[in-house]
Amino acid sequence: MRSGFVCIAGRPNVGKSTLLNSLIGEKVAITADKPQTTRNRIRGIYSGEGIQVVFIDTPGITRAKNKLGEYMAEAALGAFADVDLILFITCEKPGEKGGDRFILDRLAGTKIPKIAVINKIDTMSPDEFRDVYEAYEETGLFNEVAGISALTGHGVERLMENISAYIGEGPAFFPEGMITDRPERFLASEIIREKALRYLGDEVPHGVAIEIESFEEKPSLTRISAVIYIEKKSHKAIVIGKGGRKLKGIGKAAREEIEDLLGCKVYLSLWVKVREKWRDSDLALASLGYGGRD
Ligand SMILES: Nc1nc2c(ncn2[C@@H]2O[C@H](COP(=O)(O)OP(=O)(O)OP(=O)(O)O)[C@@H](O)[C@H]2O)c(=O)[nH]1
Ligand SMILES: [Mg+2]
Repeated sequence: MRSGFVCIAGRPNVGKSTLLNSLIGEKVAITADKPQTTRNRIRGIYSGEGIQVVFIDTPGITRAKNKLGEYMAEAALGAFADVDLILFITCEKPGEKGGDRFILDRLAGTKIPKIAVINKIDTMSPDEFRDVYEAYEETGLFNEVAGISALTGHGVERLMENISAYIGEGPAFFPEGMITDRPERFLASEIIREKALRYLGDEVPHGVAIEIESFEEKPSLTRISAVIYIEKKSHKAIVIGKGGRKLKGIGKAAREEIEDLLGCKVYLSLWVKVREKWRDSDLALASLGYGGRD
């Protein structure tokens, strides 16, 4: 048996969580076309013939603007320790974005094997891809460079084969069939946050947090009550929408996906509450699941 840990890191919005889901073959992490979607370390477990790989999806690395940002940066950078391999996900040439340079410096300081994974190649011309590919080879920082589209799945199977080569002997850490160590309650709150991110414009998302107030499982029905926290009073009307339409849309989309996850009917009630500056309050962060060690 072989087993190991692989960290997925990079700037926000480059497709780390999409890649995690593609590698596992199921949705473990939420994704959105907005930076800083992932806020915690999310472990996704790949079990194959004689091999188990635990992938750790991390928040996009960027300059922290508040305590939530500090927690996210620690969740990401701290995940480099004790892994067998780091996948650095990118969509551009090295150093094209300041944030990349910061991460590359950190990567240069570790001896852990690394693969530079160029994602979103479905949006690049062959020439563009070759330029980016060669630029990463030239850094001399990476054991290999790969090109994939996490969205279409192009190149992901081959990447998995390449990853396996870095995994040594070890026991299975999780039972077969388990795809994440996060509990259903956490997954449900993330699904609600994903729907909120997708339904809301750019002004609100960063200040959104979800708290599951109750989660009652009965054989045929699960009752979930959750609060969508926002930072500003003025955002409340935006989240609720005209005649409550936006909130209803978020609730319906979330409920359907949670029903798929749990395999039973779900009754979901959503409330919108204002909690000013929660992203800078240790107490609020801890109660919303962004405190302590991951
Ligand atoms: N065209 C294209 N879009 C992609 C690809 N992979 C991811 N995306 C899109 O890029 C956006 C960001 O994807 P995520 O997986 O949430 O990115 P992330 O790196 O996890 O982002 P953070 O959690 O915010 O750091 C989403 O809209 C994805 O659908 C890809 O291969 N091609
Ligand atoms: Mg993510």
